[in-house]
Amino acid sequence: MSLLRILVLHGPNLNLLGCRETGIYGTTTLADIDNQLTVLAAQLKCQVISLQSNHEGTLVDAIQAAMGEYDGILINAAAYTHTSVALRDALAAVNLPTVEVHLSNIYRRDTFRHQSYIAAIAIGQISGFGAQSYTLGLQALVDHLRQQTSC
Ligand code: CA2
Repeated sequence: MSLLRILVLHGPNLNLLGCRETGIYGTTTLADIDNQLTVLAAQLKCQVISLQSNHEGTLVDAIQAAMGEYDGILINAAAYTHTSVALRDALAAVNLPTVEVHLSNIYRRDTFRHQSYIAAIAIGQISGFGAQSYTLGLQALVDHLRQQTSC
């Protein structure tokens, strides 16, 4: 089984997790989430590299640089989910299997959060399970990649 490489991208303000708005986003920090992903990645025999940025262009650069370096992308684009054609275009351009995740259930929140520019170019979306959305997303992405390469 080859060692899959997964790029994990966290969008704006997610660096504040665990210290602000804990009623919505919980007390788990971004470092906790990255640690959980690293533990799961070891079990799944894959490698995860995480990047958080508050800057759209930095995220676009990271997506472009993923071409040829990574097998798939796990992304919580945070507010850019609902606004960024640039992120969607970058993800479509690199054409790497992508899973979109959200801590909160975006469909139970403000109407402007119901639209995702990323959903249509992703394999799928997991929303509403807190930090577990990321581990469910990683599992789903790795399963998808292994199914793709098994025939
Ligand atoms: O539920 C999610 O994961 C979101 O992607 C989080 C975004 C929000 O804009 C999306 O609609 C749904 C917001 C991330 C901001 O995270 C914070 C964490 C702590 C304190 C303040 C913001």
